[in-house]
Amino acid sequence: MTYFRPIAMTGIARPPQALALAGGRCWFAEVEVLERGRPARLAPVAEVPDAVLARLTAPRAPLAGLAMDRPQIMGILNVTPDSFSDGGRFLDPAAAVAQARVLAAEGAALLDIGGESTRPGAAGVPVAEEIARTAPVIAALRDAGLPLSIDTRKAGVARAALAAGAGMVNDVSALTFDAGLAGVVAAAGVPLVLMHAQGTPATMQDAPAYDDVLLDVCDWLEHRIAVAEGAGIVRGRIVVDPGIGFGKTAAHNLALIRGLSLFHGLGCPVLLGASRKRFIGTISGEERADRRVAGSLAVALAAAAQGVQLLRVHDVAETRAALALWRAISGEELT
Ligand code: HH2
Repeated sequence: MTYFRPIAMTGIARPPQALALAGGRCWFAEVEVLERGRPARLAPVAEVPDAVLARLTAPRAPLAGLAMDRPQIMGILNVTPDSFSDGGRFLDPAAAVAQARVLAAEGAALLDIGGESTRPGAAGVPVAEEIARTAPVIAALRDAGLPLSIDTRKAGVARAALAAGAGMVNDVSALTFDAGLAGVVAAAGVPLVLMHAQGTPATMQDAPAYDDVLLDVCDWLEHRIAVAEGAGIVRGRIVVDPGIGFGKTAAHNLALIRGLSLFHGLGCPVLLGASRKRFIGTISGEERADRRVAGSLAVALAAAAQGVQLLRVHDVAETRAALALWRAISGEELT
């Protein structure tokens, strides 16, 4: 099988044959042609089959009311005692709601609210406990003026969150954990994030292995999209995510970030969640997760430059500022 990865560009003179990447501000006139076991080569867009080009270029429908022609910031709100970078800080509902309002004021376009840590080695949380953590916070924020996503693998938690006012579901298991989740999402007609993971949080970092991590993750996501579609979830409401840190070594994470634009070929908006993760600490030499903002920004900008539409981050104000500079340098009119 042959894969075509668009070489995303912004800011310089655009050649006449260039095409908009996913209807956004990045464009491409060349692709990297990838085949298993063969060296990559560059080719002009004229070599790309029409069906692949159609998926790479089609404008993405707005998601939960948000335009998908630019990178949008998804602020992270972990209502947990044990999340890897902010565990315990927002377990109290009042503290969680206050933090949500801070993230919204700082420039988050949407919020991702989770009640179960999925950090490596994390233990599962019972459904009732996860609902008790998340639903009241969502209910308190339903009029906050920005879409709310529930970060859960479980149908019961998603159902309660949607009833409380959430408008999107983020499933780090991509519908592999709870057979009931697809039906809940399909019935509600809300967007769904399908994230790649190898293994479960309890064991995923033991010995992750791939044939070719970029192509393996892409194939896997294509399969999960088909499963979601089969369950009645329309492709236009599906978001794909390579799952940084979920069953991946630092080298795997880097290969996925380097190759991110490949995922536009799946025809869905792309989400990246790299904020404060361990590989950023390893490479930047910062042991403390809450001090990994500089490395996190470097990754966010690399993702924006490859046309990623959703950036899931802890440090919203800093990401907003970095993106504003990136857009200005790319030549976007200042407003
Ligand atoms: N990462 C985490 C949780 N949910 N969802 C998506 N779609 N993509 C991700 O990369 C992702 C995610 C882990 O980060 P965090 O929520 O900060 O930590 P914890 O799982 O410890 O609560």
